[in-house]
Amino acid sequence: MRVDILTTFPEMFGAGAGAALNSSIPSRARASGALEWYATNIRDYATDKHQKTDDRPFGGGPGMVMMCQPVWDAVNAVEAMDPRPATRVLLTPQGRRLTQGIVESLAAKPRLLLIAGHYEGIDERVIEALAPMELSIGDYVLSGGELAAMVLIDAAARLLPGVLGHEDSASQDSFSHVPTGAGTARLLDCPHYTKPRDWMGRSVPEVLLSGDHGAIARWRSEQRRSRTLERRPDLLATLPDPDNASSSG
Ligand code: 9WO
Repeated sequence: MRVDILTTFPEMFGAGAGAALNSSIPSRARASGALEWYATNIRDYATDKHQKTDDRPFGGGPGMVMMCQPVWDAVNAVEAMDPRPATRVLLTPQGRRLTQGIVESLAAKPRLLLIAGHYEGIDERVIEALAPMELSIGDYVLSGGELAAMVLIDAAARLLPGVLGHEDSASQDSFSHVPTGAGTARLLDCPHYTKPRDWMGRSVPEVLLSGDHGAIARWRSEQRRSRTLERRPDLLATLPDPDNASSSG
């Protein structure tokens, strides 16, 4: 998969120490060839002599607004760099909330073009003209869309074929599909334990030491259900299966 990020802060995606995507799974995905990403500076497509990408808002008010032309030209130039069709995504608090289901659908695309706005926002007309999928990673305001773009890249990278060492672990995480009496639900993860068996007076649940794989699987499944019910009942709310509320799992 090829991911392009259009930003006025391309250095956030660069090779510098601390760059979020240079650790762990995204960098592994890149090394394996499953993922490539390129950050393009929208400023490179500004036509004005000062390479201006923003201007004052019509109607007044604080801050600056990203101008249509540099964004439009950057999108068209970057899309022309590769013949595969790009799925355009704008990261914005006004977007649809990102879910694991959306991540899965985007991870299956050959190419993503992520637009990270800055300043107070982007001129609405270029958003209308580009018609990107608008996505939000949560109900808070960042200083720009870049960190949200990295969140999306990270979440998609770990779903690419061959990226995770243990092919099972993606499907056993929080938010992966879990079969229920009536279809599938997305449940939270169960708790995890490792050595030592006793730590500061706290022991590991006995069943995990039993060697009884069936009992362990049932315990984990029940933990997922009870934790989801307790912490995120909204995840179960859409399920038709009334037995999801039971603790007899
Ligand atoms: C600023 C602002 C101030 C008061 C009330 C609402 C407000 N919205 C914004 C705003 O959207 N600022 C943006 C900064 C402009 C474009 C990019 N920026 C951004 C993207 N901030 N946060 C995101 C973002 C993206 C995806 N998911 C969560 C947040």
